[in-house]
Amino acid sequence: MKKGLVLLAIMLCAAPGMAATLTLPPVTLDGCSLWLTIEPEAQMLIQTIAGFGVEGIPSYDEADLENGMLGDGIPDKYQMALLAALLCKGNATVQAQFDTNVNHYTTLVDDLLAVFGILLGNPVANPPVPPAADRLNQVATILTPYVPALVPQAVIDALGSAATELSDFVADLPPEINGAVLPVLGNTLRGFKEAVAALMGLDTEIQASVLNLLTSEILSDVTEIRQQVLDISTQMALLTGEESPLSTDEKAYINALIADVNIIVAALDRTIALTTPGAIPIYGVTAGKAAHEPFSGVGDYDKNGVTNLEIYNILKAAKADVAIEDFVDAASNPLSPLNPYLPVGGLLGLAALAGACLTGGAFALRRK
Ligand SMILES: [Ca+2]
Ligand SMILES: [Ca+2]
Repeated sequence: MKKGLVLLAIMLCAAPGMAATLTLPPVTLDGCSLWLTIEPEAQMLIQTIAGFGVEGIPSYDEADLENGMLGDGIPDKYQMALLAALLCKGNATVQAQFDTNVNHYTTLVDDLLAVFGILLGNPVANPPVPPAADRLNQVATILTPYVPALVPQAVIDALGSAATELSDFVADLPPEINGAVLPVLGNTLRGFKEAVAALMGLDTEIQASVLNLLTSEILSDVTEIRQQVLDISTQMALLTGEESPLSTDEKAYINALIADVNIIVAALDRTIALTTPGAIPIYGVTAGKAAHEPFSGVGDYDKNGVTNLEIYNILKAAKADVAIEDFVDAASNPLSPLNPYLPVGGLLGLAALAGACLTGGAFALRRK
């Protein structure tokens, strides 16, 4: 390959990917306290998800959640460790991305607890709050004397069927999840915030898996009920106006339920907004979907032409049980003795790099 061609090849290679990914420094896990937080959280998280009966959950050591749990070839603990090591070293952009994702997760847990507290009822509150299905039935009882002069029979029927759907939804939940345990569950979930935030932003493919777990396992049923409950809430609001013949207590009962419905709708809307592309930052990526997200298998953290997955596989071939510290060092530091490729030098090296980049570029193009 002629020198001009090599330069052209490198320019072609650098233009699309590098514009959107940060250049990141060599890092090490030595003395990284964040990893001592994330690793036990991640272990407990996997155990807890499996404990709730979600099928197909692998062990912590094998968890590779990209692409609908098919993985990207690197067990996620290695990728999380690489991220933790970078955050320990300090990087303002990635730290801000991590903080954003911690906030997203914390809001999500708060919303989840609020929604489930309304659906399941809160028996430990003073006074106790009945489950939403019971409250809908109670509203139907309040309104029934006013059929048909004030309230159409269809409204009573809709309240009844919404109550039945909510009862069915609650009956399908694991028995461990009930109103009485929600405060404990909330504390448990908040205790995973660093591990979940780390996972959420490792790469686009793992983010899709995490969101899919969330939306298909938990939210899809509730989202179906959302519009129905919102419609009933709108109808109920019409019945509690100044002209309403309902008693003050009856109006207050209905208005309290309307307020809780609005909490559910707002929480669902916030959660659905998280599924908008770009809402959850990908670490080390500043714009859009990068072909080589720095913490992904196809990514190249240190931009030395050798992908993170290639590094992992080389280490694994040498020793089946790859030490996490070794992966972090080899993937992030092109000068590490563990890194099997010396820095590229000379024309031959440039040609090799350009060839690798072009191959990678063609691969990325085909994937789209
Ligand atoms: Ca992975
Ligand atoms: Ca590399």
